[in-house]
Amino acid sequence: MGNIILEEILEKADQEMPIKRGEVLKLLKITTMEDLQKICLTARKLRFRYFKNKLFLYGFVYFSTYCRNDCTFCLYRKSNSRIKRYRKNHEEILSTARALVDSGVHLLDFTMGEDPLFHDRTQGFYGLIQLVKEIKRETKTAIMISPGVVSTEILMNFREAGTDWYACYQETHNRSLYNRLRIEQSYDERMGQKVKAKEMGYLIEEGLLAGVGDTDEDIADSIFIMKNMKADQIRVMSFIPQANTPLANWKTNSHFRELLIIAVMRLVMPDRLIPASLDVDGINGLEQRLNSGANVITSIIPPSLGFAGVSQSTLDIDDGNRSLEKIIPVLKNIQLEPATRFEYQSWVESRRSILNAEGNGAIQCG
Ligand code: SAM
Ligand code: MD0
Ligand code: SF4
Repeated sequence: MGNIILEEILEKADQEMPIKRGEVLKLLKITTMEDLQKICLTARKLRFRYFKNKLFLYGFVYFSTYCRNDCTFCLYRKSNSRIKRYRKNHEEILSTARALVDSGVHLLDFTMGEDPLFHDRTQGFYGLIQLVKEIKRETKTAIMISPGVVSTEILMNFREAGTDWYACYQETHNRSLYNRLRIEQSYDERMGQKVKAKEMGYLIEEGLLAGVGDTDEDIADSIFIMKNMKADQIRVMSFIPQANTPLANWKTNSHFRELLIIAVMRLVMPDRLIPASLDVDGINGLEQRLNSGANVITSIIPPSLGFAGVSQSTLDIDDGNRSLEKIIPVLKNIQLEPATRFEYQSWVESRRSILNAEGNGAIQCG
């Protein structure tokens, strides 16, 4: 892209004037490190305006790897009979949650495959709802659930138990690509439950998978859909091919595109939370994601307790490289630091007040 056009778009972003779809598309088409760095510089400037040099830290508790779905990109799809699965019990979940809180995370993300033992039984979620209540009472930590698609009633029960966030990623807002990724799962139902969750007072996270057949146009559409649905946290992760799955031999490129999408999301939605996930390139990929404008570190996992990641099931876990002890020096190197728990809670509260003042309603589209 011509330098003048790039500078003009970045100047607009800096002024927080609305960026148009065509401009986002132009940004997504850049190919050089030099242009990426220019975009990232503005992304960091905007991050600083809203969050100073403070980062939020999310502990990840992937407590069941059983799943009734068959997503083509996922290691844990039901047809993959070659993996060893686990389902942690109440005590194991509590102790890993406590270890994460003690280590200093600001939020606990309870994640599962769509485990039939929970999803297909009337009282399946009862124990987990109690656990959320218990851990919330004990630690006062913010809670996110990532259970897949659940009924409105279950969402309501989790909300009453003190859950703050519902994470459920569409991966793409191109329906035909969606149908190739999330086999036999309703696009509208997945989208609809996020909208309902928002109406119940949840903060919601929406997410994209990049490098899995998505075009620049798809990504641009997604960015505006995420903006319209008022997603409070927005993520992108590069697709990592998984052995024994339909996309095992999918040809992937470098993760340049993920960094670019993080930066563009920051330009379009400067006040939102954007994760740098340790689940893609581990601790080695952290600095570049933060330099692109991310402000949350996710997929922090304590070592030696037998918990897995999603897209990188084992990377950096047992050697402790996903623990805060190892992560904090990386932040300090680039003049960033962890927020306090109070600062995280204040962000959550102020986001809720903004949403309440706006009427909270997400606009469903896409
Ligand atoms: N089972 C629930 C669901 O699918 O909503 C919760 C798990 S969800 C947090 C797993 C997410 O990890 C997916 O939505 C996808 O964005 C990401 N993911 C899974 N497999 C991946 C892969 N191979 N490469 C990159 N990201 C992946
Ligand atoms: C992550 N592995 O943050 C986790 C996961 C689910 N809410 C999050 C994808 O990267
Ligand atoms: Fe199951 Fe979630 Fe993996 Fe899909 S992404 S197969 S729903 S664990």
